[in-house]
Amino acid sequence: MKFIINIILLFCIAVTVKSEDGHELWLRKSKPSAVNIASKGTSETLNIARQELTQNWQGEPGATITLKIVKDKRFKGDGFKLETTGIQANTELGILYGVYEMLRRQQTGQPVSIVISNPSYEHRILNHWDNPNGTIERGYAGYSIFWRNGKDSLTITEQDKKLWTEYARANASIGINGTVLNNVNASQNMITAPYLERVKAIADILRPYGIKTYLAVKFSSPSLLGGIKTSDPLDPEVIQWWHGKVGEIYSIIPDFGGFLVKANSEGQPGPQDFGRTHADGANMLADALKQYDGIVMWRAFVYSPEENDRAKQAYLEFMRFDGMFRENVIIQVKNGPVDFQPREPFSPLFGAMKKTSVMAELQITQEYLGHSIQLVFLAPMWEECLQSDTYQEGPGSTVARATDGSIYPQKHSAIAGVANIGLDNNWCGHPFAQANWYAFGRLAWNNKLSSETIADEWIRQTFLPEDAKEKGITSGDWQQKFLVPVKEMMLQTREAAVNYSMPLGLHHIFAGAHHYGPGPWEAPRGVRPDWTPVYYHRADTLGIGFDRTRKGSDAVSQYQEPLASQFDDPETCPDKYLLWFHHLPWTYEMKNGRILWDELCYSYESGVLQVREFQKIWDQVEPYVDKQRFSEVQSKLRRHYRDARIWKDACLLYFQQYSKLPIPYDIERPENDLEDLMKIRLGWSHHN
Ligand code: GCV
Repeated sequence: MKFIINIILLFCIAVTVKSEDGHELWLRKSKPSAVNIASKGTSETLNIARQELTQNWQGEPGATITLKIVKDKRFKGDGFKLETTGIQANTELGILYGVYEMLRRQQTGQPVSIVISNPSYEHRILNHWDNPNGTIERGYAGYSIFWRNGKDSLTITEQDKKLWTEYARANASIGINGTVLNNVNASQNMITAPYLERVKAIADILRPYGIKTYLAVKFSSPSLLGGIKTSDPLDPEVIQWWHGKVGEIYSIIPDFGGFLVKANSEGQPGPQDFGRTHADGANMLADALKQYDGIVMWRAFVYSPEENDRAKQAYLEFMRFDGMFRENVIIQVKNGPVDFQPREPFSPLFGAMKKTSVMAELQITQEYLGHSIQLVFLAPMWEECLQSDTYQEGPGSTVARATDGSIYPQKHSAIAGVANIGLDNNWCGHPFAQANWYAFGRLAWNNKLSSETIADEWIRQTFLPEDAKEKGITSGDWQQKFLVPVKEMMLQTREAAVNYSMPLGLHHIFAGAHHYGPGPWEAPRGVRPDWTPVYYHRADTLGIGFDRTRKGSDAVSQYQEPLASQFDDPETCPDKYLLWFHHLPWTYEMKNGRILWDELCYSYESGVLQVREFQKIWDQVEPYVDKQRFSEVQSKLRRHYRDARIWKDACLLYFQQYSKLPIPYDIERPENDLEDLMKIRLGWSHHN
């Protein structure tokens, strides 16, 4: 009887959870209680702060909240102090951030206790890889929210303004304070008058929310736009051209943030085209921006096909310029030394560049982690990187501390995330991909937050039904039946993705440039070797993995001791990086006693089984989720599972040709033929 009642109850809950399309993100509306606000002054930012409080107050009805701008040395930048009765900050923005923190605590059921909250990084920036025609490089959530194709592409509509306001609000609510509006593979047109007018319109909308606008620039712009014969950074005419251009930009957007530059990388022009260095190029732009307090974020993502190991190249190129960059230059370094792979050790540049401002670039868009098809929560990956110890100034010199100003007196501290935002109704393509945008912002504000805390906050704000109590979902029930299992699932998803795609330190073994499905066999004639999977896994009859030991490419030596020695020896190298640093025989004995081949097989299998579990978890939470989001995630998980199996089959069958060993018999047998998988090139048709 009890069972039947439970079923009926669950059914009633399920049919009453209101359908949602995810557009409101983690800022879903709920009926507010009355609140009195005591605050002096009016400004757009303060008005937003007051409006947020009145429209979203979930605290004691009729409470009075005091917002006060003070002068307090304990607050850093836009940091703030939260008290039960109000918020204090040195800046208006600090007040706004305090308001969002207060509301978040109410929504997530945390007490509003006295706390001072300071941002870990001064600049917390999204990088949009959006092109002027509205397409997005590595974007999986529709077209750009900033740019579009066609005759009226630069006309600013009411719909544009509405969307940009929603975007600004979402970012401000998690502390993001900057955005680069266009692709690092930049079009020179972006800094021409018609585009700058649109940038101005965007900046006007983002400004009250504390978000500065930045642009990615093409290094050869002086030639392409100015008709100058060269774009040599030491050429006086070129220098003058950039000064003029920067002056023009600031006359239109007085609080413009600065430039992001991808130079001499993957075919982009740069100072080396003129026999100059990265320091020459970055400094020239920095000089032009200096009088306006603008910054240059100069990317260290450089590699060329000539060198023997791509993983070493950024370090080799940039270390020699440490201390030679202007104060308003920040070197932007991807978290891993190769690219944004599912797992990489941290880039050895972190902590090693001691006299230069260095910022981490993380990738929120899931280029290498399943696009918007697979459910992968990225906070654990970023936490792993930020908490990695570089040992550069002794134990505890984590990547987080080496970049946030705790260790080095760098002029600027910053962090960037490549956005996963597009015109899709739910902004990010996959309902759970919103959690990655959220996580980036929260970590940029506080780089010590755990993935678990972030997941917990996000789930509560994104999924707790507004009318939970009225509809019979007691909070304890919801927590136990929804929050706990979904959080547990999210926290496992990144490790699962590593397991079914590139376990044990394997990396970059995708089929083709779409970076979705497996292609360990790929080595097309004419393609540069470092763009092919065989370059990275190096499987042969003797074994598998990239030898980066002292006897190999010696990439290990770019790490500080004790890491260099630890990575150099397979006995002490963590299993998760084993094939990143070592080429080992198929029968190499792992720490757990298995041979390498078997361990590889079990890893792939465990990844697939994990996704199977995710499906079960999700199906069980059906009564607690609205129909639309439930079905969407359910259907995506089905595809996720199918594709995880394809990864396993493709990699095991391909590598087995070299290992010549059986797949352990307690593992599910492959169900696809290698020849078929090689023909399908999973993901190719969808994304290329
Ligand atoms: C914007 C990888 C991606 C490219 C990207 C590049 C970069 O190679 O595949 O799409 O280009 O990184 O970060 O510059």
